[in-house]
Amino acid sequence: MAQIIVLIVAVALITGIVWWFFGKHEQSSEQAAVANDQQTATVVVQGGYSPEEVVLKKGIPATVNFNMKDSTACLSHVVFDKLGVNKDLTKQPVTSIKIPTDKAGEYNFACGMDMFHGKVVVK
Ligand SMILES: [Cu+2]
Repeated sequence: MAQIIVLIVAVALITGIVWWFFGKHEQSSEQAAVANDQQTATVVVQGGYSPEEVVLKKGIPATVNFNMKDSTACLSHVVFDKLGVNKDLTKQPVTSIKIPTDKAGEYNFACGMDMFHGKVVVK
């Protein structure tokens, strides 16, 4: 009997580990709101980025607002490597970053230490 329990526990653990590493984890994604030929999206910074992915329409001027709600040093800066942007989010509650939408593409962003990641998709 004890052996069966050990076996069941072992199988459950292995299933859990496999799911963790290979399972498709849902990523939060949000389409920017368009108004008056401008589009804006808000990313809440609190223990990570929410949503992690922002989708923008190509050709409409875009602003992504980072709403800072985290007090850890880790997330204090947001870095868009491709755009050469490195902003301190702690100076004001909301930091607006303009994203070029003239062509389709992806712009990854991360915290200053490259631990938390998100991305902006233009399509
Ligand atoms: Cu960090």
